[in-house]
Parts: sequence; C-alpha cells; structure tokens
Amino acid sequence: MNSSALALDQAQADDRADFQEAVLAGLSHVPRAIPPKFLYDARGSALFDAICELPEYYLTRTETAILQKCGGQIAKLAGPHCALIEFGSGSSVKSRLLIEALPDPAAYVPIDISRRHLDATAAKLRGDYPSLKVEPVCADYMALTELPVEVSPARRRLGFFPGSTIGNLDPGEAVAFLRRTRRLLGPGGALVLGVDLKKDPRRLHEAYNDAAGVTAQFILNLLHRMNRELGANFDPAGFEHEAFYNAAEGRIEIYLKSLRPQMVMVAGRRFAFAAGERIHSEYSYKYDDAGIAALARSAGFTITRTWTDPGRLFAVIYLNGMP
Ligand code: AVJ
Repeated sequence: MNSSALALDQAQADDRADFQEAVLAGLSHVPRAIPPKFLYDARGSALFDAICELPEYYLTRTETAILQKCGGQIAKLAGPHCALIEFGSGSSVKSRLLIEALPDPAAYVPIDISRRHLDATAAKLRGDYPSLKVEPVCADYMALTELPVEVSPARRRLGFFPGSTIGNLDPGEAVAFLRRTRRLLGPGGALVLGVDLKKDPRRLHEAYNDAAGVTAQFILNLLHRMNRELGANFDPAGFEHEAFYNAAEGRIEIYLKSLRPQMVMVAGRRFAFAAGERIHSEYSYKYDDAGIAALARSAGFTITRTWTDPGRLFAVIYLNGMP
C-alpha cells in the first residue's frame, strides 16, 4: 500500500473514532442528540442531493436562481483577485456561479470535512477551470480559526456560506461562527451568506416532510450509518422521522422517534428507548430581516446588500467584515 492510501485509511479511522465518540456522548446526553454533521456520509450526502431536487424543498433552487441573478453584482462589490473561500463545500455546485462571475479570482478554497468529497470536487474544478488555483482544505469549518498558510495571497478573502447551513446553528453558535469567520477573512474580507427566510409554516413543514419520504430516508440513514460503522443494531423500522416548525423559536426541529420500547447496542454499550423517546437530529433556523440584521451586528459584520427571490423565500446577503 502506498503512503497516500495509508493516509486515507488513517483519516477514515479518525472519522470513525470521532463518530463513535459523538454518538456515545449524544445517546448518553439528556435529551439525546447527535450533531447534524454526521448525517453526511456517502449515502447521506447522496440523499441530501436528492432532497435538493424535491418539489417541496425550495431552498436550493431558489438560492441558485438568486445567485444566477446577483452574481455580477457580487463580483462588482468583491472586485478582482479575490480568494473565494467556501465553508462546507460539498460538491461546489453553487460556487461555480461565483467562480464564473468573479473577475480573475486568485484562488478557490473549498473547506470540507469529507476528504473524498473534497478531492473529487477539486479534481473536477481543476479540469473545468484550468487557470483557477484550487486549494482544498480538509477541516471541520466550525472548528477552524485560521486558514493553512499554503493558501495564496489575494487582494481580498471572500467567504461563501450558502444553503442556509447557518440555520443548523442556534443563534448563539451562529454569532460565534460568524465572528470567527470575520477574523479568518481578515482586513477587507467579505462574506456571501445564504439564509432561509421565515414564511408560511405549512410551506416550511412540507419542505421537511416531503411526499416521497426522501427527508425521512436522509434522517433514518443515521441509524443505518451507526449500524454500518459502529456495529450498532438499530432496527430502522422501529424509528420514524419527525419534523415540525416551532414558531416560537423560529426553527424546524428534526428528530428520530422510537416507535416502541426497545433496547439497542451501540459500540458494545446498551441504550434503552421508551416508546415515543426521541433523538434530536437537527434544527433549521429561519430568519427575517430583523433577525439577519441582529446576527450580522452581533458578529461585527455590516450588511452591504441583500438579494431575495420575488416570493421572499430565501435571502443572499453580502456582508462586510473588517475595513
Ligand atoms: C443543509 C442544514 C441547510 O436545514 O434545510 C434538509 C438540511 N435537513 N432537509 C436544511 C436538511 C433536512 C438543510 N441544511
């Protein structure tokens, strides 16, 4: 085996150890909760891509349409020779819109926890944009305070955090993340942020309870992942996906709910579930203009511009960091 294959094996072993530690801690915690980043193994990422195509899941197509329209204006605000830095890049579909709009970008820096996703995406981008410097960073962007030194110098760092991924964070965590990001982007830095907006609760409910049941599969995949990777013995038919809008908190809440009393082994430890007992899977916070303004202000950003779709479902915001 060559050294890069060994490095990949080691990375996989580390991922598994992180997953196990988080699962055992999360299942021991009251109430039970497993962080949403663990939804994205290979199968979970494919299911999430399928969610983005669902008729009920308006977020992805609405944000893409906004970016297609405002790309030129973003490019004008950002100017030439930016390093575009994407937090949680996945397959980098939306970043292509910015890469193509920006005048002569200095580099594209996708940050992602999945080594395999990152390498595959970087290879494709290098093929499609031969003159673009692609400098992937394999890291959990929630834990990142600085970029590795090998990132090339640029006139400005332009951060990109699309998809309303910020909605996974509670408001306190969101402010902490934005503050850290503002420092990471440095003097002259700016951030393009995608945020899902508050709207008719029925519309929100449907986006997380699709008729085809893909969202349920996506959330239930976490049980399959624990079975595969941690030798757990969850019966996926013994749980259901539960998602609802909590208007008071302004968030969708998603859980795995036990349908009956049951005992489950995970990594050699035994966990008892009562009928109706839940494992929290994720929050998806929704914002209005005032909420976005408060978030930006608390993090030390100023809002330069906001773009929305005609139905005001989603917002793309250009934030200026340090002068
Ligand atoms: C990737 C966090 C933006 O909250 O809409 C979609 C995740 N979960 N359907 C979202 C998700 C269930 C998604 N984010």
